[in-house]
Amino acid sequence: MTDIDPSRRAALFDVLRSQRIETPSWAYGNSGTRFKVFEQAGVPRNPTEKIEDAAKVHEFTGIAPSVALHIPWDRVDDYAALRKHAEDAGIALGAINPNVFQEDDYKLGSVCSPDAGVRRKATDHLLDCVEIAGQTGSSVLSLWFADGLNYPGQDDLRARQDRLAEALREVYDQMPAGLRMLLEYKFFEPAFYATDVPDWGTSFAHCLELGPAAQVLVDTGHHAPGTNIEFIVAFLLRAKRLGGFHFNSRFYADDDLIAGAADPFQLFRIMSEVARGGGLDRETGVEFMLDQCHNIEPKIPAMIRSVCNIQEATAKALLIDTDALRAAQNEGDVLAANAVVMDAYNTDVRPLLAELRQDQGLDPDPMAAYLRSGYQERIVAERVGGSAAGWGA
Ligand code: PSV
Ligand code: MN
Ligand code: MN
Repeated sequence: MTDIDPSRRAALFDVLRSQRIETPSWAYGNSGTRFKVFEQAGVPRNPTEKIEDAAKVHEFTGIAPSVALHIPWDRVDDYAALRKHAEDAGIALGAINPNVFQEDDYKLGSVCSPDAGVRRKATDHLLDCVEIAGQTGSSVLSLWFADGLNYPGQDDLRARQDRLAEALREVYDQMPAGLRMLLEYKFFEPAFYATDVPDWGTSFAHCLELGPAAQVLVDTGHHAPGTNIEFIVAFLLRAKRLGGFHFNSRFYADDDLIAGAADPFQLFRIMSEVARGGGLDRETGVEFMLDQCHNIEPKIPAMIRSVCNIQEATAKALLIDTDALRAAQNEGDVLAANAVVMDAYNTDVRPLLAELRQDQGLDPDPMAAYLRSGYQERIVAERVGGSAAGWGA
């Protein structure tokens, strides 16, 4: 691989250096399964400590310069001060994720609830989050709704779509220029019979109705097994409605495991479509965010691994010889076309990425550098009584 020609290598490095991967504040706190939240030593006790951990991931990888917040898990009195704290630590505050799923009032849904008072409360929280985004300097409002039904007949499927559209419209109309609404979908859970935003088509349709600042958020763990996620990515990029990703891995459900752990080939195929559709150009605004929970593994190293896995998949995607691929496709040479793609996938890009990091003044091995840094030992000693991320709290 290292025999790649110098001008191609420089272009590749430019793209890789400009990639930005956002880590989620909730991945640094304690988390668990629906059966148990597991406690780890040294986890953050408050939003500022979560930010400090996120800043470490950036320090060692060089490409994770922002952290997403979840409100109210990361609620503070002074968001300007939190923003300053992040900037002093070397990162920015990223997407604001409202939480309209963890209160008794939301048992039958939030913005889709049959109860007008509950809908008002949920919409008001989304509007608060628009305000907060202004104070944190965030340009993304990420919406995920746990709304849905467990039983046929429980509520009117169509009326719920009307209520969803009404709430989204109210929020969209209050958004200042520069703020984007990313609407996430999920095919099941916590409801099992019907989900109000179950798939990319539903999200896409609502976004189209709202306007150009509404885009689809693709969480890689939110699809039925076997779903061709890269097709969704290609389609949405073509339609200019791919807002971004929540990367994670799944074996069975919404597992929230380390990106690239379960299916590195899928991650490569997704990144290939991102590259093909121009999604790596900063102007397209595609957000590369992680949405993971590290229940049994140490959290900061898990985030470093995740960021590096995405970077590796991106590098491999960029190595696809697009001229050779196009020629094979035009000739209808199925085997040659597939071979071009597989050649890129089968390339070991780790030496190349080590060189890239050295060029950036970073340690070529972010994981080893973090483990040597003494940070983990320090937080374990200093932080007593770390808190849950919010899940099961
Ligand atoms: C729940 O499925 C979820 O994992 C969604 O993916 C959200 O993005 C995330 O929680 C944070 O609210
Ligand atoms: Mn998500
Ligand atoms: Mn999820």
